[in-house]
Amino acid sequence: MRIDIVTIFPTFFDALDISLLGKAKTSGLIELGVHDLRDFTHDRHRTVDDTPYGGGAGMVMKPEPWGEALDGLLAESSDPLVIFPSPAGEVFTQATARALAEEAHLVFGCGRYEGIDQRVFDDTAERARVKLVSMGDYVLNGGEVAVMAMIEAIGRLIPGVVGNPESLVEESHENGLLEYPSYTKPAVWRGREVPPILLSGNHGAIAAWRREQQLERTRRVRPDLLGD
Ligand code: 6GU
Repeated sequence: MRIDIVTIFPTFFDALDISLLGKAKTSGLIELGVHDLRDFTHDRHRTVDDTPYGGGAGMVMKPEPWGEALDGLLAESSDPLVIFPSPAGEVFTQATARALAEEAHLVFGCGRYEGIDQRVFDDTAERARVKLVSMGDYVLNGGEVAVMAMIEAIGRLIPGVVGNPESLVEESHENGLLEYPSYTKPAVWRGREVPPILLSGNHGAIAAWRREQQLERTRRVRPDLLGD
């Protein structure tokens, strides 16, 4: 998969060199390009924002640098998907991550300030598929942290990125439930015992116990996932 990111804070994404995602980059499973929006400005101050038409607080990102940056990236593949992180977008879920992991080329446009001039979305949508995606009902200062989270969720679903594919299917949200509690050695720690069923060797009983734990946890913490 190819991933391009346009941002005014390229160093935010240095962290993608770490851990599993870093390995996926090194091995070529993920090809990452991080692009500084200011490289597409032409004034001495490398200006990317201006005051909003109609008034109001804050600044809006100017369309011209975005247009130039995206023109170049969209020309590099046949059917890229452009994602703008935005609290006004559709909420990102595990289903979103699964769908995006099937794409060949993702382009992320990280907005800052009060947002990007609306014409950037409208113009891009004439030439590519465009999605606005939100991380949830709270406000971040910009899209960078949201894109880091999305890339981690998507990246680990690309075949080969996570060593043992079975570890993917037992996670929270993969089957619509929260994950069951996990234990390792020692069998007693600070007087707390590991649930005896897990030491029983009875795989059917263990699977049933884990399922019950998932249901109990989900009912208690996230009844919305059960449609309650
Ligand atoms: Cl994707 N961006 C920003 N700026 N704020 C958010 C968000 C995204 N998701 C939730 N809050």
